[in-house]
Amino acid sequence: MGDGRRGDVTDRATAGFRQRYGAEPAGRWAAPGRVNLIGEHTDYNDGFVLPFALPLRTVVAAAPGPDRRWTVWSELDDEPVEFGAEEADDPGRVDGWAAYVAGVVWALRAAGLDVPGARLAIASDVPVGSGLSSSAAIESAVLAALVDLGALDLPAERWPRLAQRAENDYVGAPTGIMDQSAVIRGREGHALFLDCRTEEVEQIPFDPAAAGLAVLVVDSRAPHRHADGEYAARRKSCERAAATLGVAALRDVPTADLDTALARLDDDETRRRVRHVVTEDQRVLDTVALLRAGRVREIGPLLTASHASMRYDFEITVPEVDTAVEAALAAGAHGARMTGGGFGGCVLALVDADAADTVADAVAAAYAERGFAAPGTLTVQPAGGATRL
Ligand code: GAF
Repeated sequence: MGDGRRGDVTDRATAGFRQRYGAEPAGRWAAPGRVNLIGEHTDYNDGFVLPFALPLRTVVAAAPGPDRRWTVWSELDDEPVEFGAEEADDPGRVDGWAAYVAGVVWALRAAGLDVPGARLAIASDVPVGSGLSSSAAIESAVLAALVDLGALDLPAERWPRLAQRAENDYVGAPTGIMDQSAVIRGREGHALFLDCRTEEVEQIPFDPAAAGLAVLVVDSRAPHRHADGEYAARRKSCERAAATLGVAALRDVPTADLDTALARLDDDETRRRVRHVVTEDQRVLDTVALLRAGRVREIGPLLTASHASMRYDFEITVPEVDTAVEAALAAGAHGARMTGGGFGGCVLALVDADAADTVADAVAAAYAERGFAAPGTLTVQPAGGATRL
């Protein structure tokens, strides 16, 4: 996986800072990417999710700069981007990757905080556009840096909402709270069971290696097709359905009442969207129950059922992703599903640790047979969330 950049990510951010600004950074802050074990498109329906933070990280090297000015260099670009309070206060004025940085400045200022001017250099091992939350990783690492540099009074429980606001209101992507929560609150050896309505969290021990298992992540390398528009359309359709059913959000439809609720909807597409969300919430709860009981291997069928629901009911998968899931299952994976927003992105498969290479090879062979670009593969363990290094 990854994009072939060489060297340690912290060293790259530090070297970038020195080269751009001719000085030492005051510190380095890191935030990881994430995968979602289960619970897709449930977050903005006030439901449940179970993501975990990845060992792949984005690192920001930073130091205080001139008042109300921010200069950001990223290894994605040759030239740094510079903006002041005027651009930061005007959502959309800064675009491209730098919008995630300006969005954080905006969200902090909108919360009434006195954000320090800063110089930042960003390096990342989280592949961009693979559905592993590279955007939440940038937002969260920058947020951690600015909070520290300005000694801002912002308790960690508020960080995910602020980072989400950067993405929703400055960048303009109508995403939920899952990614920022995973990236900020993730803990090594645990999956994060999050109630997206109350933001209550339970750290669920999740150590596949201890159970002789591995989580194999496959980057489908499928180009994101219409991801933004389709994501927004799914969200709208869920909100409309909730209004028709007279509930605040689809989370309020109990699984036991699903059939009655579906009978009250008059088009088949909306029925399928609702069925995905309601059954997916239940699958998260069932997965959590199995993990609490230490029955890790048994979550496999829930993962696979989640994929079928995304494929046929929510209709957010693409052929590359479906091929990866089918090939992984045929090669002996206990369960497999697409992870993330959809229309491309990554698949995760729960496999016996000693079968990870066989399953990865089987996916690559199925790709070659269909003429798809070779997938990337990586086995991962849950890692820690955003932190100062
Ligand atoms: C994307 C979004 F950013 C999340 O909020 C979530 O909705 C996810 O898609 C789907 O579960 O990652």
